[in-house]
Amino acid sequence: MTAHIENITALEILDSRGFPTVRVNVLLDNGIVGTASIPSGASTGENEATELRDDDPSRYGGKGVRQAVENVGNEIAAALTGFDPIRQAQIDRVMIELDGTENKSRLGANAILGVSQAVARAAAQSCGLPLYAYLGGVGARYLPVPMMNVLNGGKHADSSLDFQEFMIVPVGAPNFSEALRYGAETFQALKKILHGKGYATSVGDEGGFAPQLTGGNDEACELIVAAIEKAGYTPGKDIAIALDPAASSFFEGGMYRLTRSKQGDKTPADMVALFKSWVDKYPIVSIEDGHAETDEAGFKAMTAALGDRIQIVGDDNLVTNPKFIARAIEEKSCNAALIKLNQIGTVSETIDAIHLCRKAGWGFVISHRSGETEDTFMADFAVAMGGGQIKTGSVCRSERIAKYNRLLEIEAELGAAARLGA
Ligand code: 2PG
Ligand code: MG
Repeated sequence: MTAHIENITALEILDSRGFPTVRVNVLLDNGIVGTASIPSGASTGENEATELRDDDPSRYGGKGVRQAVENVGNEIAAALTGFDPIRQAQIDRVMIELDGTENKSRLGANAILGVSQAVARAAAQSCGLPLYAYLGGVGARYLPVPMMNVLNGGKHADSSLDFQEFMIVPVGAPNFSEALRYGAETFQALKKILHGKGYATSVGDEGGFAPQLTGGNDEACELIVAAIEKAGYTPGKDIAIALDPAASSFFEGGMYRLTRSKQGDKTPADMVALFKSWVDKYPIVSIEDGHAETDEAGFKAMTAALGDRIQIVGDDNLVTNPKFIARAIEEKSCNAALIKLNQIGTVSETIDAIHLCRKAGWGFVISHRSGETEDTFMADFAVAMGGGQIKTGSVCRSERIAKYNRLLEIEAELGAAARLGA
């Protein structure tokens, strides 16, 4: 049954930080409506596609998105009316050309991605398929391994941690629901340990705890190892650690400034040495953005030193952009990419980025943003892309849990056919 886009509308809604963001509805002529809400980052890469903001200081401190909403309802709707929604790549191409800029700054990546994702949803519903099956086909039965961010620092929390994310990865879990249980139990064990030591158990933007640890970044790793054991698991065997220092956020004048933890200023080579000592000491399997996006030499040194032992993930330096990923493959500056739909701005370009990773034998991690909504598109998208890994925050805060719960639903729907990991 063919269907056609009849109308596209958008609405200014709020994200999990209380900042405005875009929600899009794509209405088909068979009555089906596909909806998508767009997230927003805090530690953004310089080359990300543009999130269009109104810059009107009288509303939301300039963060309103009325212009992006208008662009969806006017220009984009006019250009896409009549299209069959299964023509995803063609629809994305029309929007890229209509925008006409390198970084989607005229219409806004928040407007364009909202439409791109809502079109995919409408098409899936129109075909009578769940989104993961529509986007991934009959082979879509691999659930992603979750990386759960249990301690928040950097731009995501006013804790004592310079590093943004300390995550737990249930590497020994047999399936997705068990992986989530391992993570949730460890999160609760960590809460008890923090409480017992007199530390605050309030949480940051991604639902991880945000304490004022006296022992800084090192103590964070030690507490996580203790929590894994307290929950009854073996560190490294059942549950490992992944980090996202988001190092661009504390890189100044060529030095990494670990001011919050009072660990002083470090050169790029010092950072490699620090991470190496941590990989020797703690069960770390993955480090993302261990160097700043402008420090390509640091990334390369890191990959040369540790790339055969752990996953070196590029986020701010790659921004889900096939152009930057291709260069990093060439330069051997990482061996995996973080994948955020809103860094590049369309579903089909995100799929291109993942193709490139696969071709190079790289890992990939489908990721949320620190400002999220209840939208669960990324959960279906991860399954459609063949599993891999997903990072969507701690086991706390409904905008994070919504993604995990959607993955539980997908796993239940797949039944015995479901598998964990790529
Ligand atoms: C990151 C992300 C998500 P933000 O750095 O990987 O955790 O943070 O959305 O703030 O860029
Ligand atoms: Mg990151």
